[in-house]
Amino acid sequence: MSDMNEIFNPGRDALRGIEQRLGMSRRDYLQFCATLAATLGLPKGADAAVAKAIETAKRPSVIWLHFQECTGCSESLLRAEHPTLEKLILDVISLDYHETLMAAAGHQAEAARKDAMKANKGKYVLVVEGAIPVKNNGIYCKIGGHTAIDLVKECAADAAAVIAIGSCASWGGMPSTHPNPTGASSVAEVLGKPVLTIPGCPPNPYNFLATVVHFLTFGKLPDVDKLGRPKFAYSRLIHENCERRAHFDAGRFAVQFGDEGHRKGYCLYKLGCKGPETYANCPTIGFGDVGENNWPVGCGHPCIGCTEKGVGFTKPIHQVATMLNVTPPLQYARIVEEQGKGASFASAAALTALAGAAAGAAVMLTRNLGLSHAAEEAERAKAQDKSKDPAQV
Ligand code: FSX
Ligand code: SF4
Ligand code: F3S
Repeated sequence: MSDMNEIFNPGRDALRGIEQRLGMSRRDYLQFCATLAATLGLPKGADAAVAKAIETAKRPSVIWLHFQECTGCSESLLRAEHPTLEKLILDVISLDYHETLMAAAGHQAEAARKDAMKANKGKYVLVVEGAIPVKNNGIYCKIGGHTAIDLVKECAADAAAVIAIGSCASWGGMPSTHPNPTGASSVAEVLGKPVLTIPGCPPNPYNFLATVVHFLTFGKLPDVDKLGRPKFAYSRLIHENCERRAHFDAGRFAVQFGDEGHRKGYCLYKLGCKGPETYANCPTIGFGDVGENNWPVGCGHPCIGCTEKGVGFTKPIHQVATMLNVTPPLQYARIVEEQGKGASFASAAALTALAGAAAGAAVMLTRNLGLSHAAEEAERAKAQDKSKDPAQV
């Protein structure tokens, strides 16, 4: 009992070390832990457990391999600004091997990897960034004379957990797109067993940090879906949490980059946004730790479905998305012609039923009735005409 108390109520003394270590106030630190706990979907009180684990648990040794990729995953991890996420990450883990970040090169680097593997046998976390080329016995990616295939197998053998970071490592990503000349494959395919995946091109560093913190706090990786993705981050469609969703439901779309709808922040569905068929938490946590709306759709670009195999880098950007759980109504009932009256719930329901839409779409439609972009344009044109016509004044 006292242990539980201690875990859920770490005292000021327990956190003094972390204040000094991270150079952030106790308050900021606890706030950060609360955010992480919320990202993980943990119950009330778990923020203190997270704080305690970060403060006291031994930093897990991490061996980070790079294969076929652009290093955007590492870049995204290091480009967070406030409160220096990369500092926290590098404090929470002991990054013992990372080709782009380590000072060592050549034989020294190889020795560092071997030493870390030996010293932390069965306990280290293996993070793999990039796809693994398997064509022609893997000759398209060699490091220190070893193929990526051999390296990943060697390092995974004694790892406590394997994390595939980024879409390349998770499902092949960009290098695996047709015609896939090198046979770029995922980590799970090469190892022949499931691994935890954090897809995204690049993935969100918070999802990596939260996964590692879960490992630290509970001694195991978080629950995953059938594709190995942590459920806390990938269980919702982007379309479900998008800030432009009300525009979608009301039928207000940007139809061209830079048009009035685009400038007004309307829905990007007609510009090919793949949010309706992409599972990720981009709209809820944003990127780069620089504040709200810092994610593709928030910046005015349609989601390309970078987390999703078969969508990102496969479907053309201009192609409209497949609606996975809400079919758009065939037409946007009465929004245009009957301004002020709107569709009755029954008529909207009938229309959406005709379109084969989910019942929820009908509710959303009736709730979010408003002028469509085209209707607004028509209204404006009418108003302008009136102001030009002296007979109407
Ligand atoms: Fe792939 Fe990460 Fe995209 Fe790049 O390295 S997921 S190409 S952001 O760097 O692996
Ligand atoms: Fe947001 Fe894209 Fe869905 Fe529109 S289609 S609401 S922009 S996720
Ligand atoms: Fe990728 Fe779409 Fe998120 S393009 S970063 S999954 S908004």
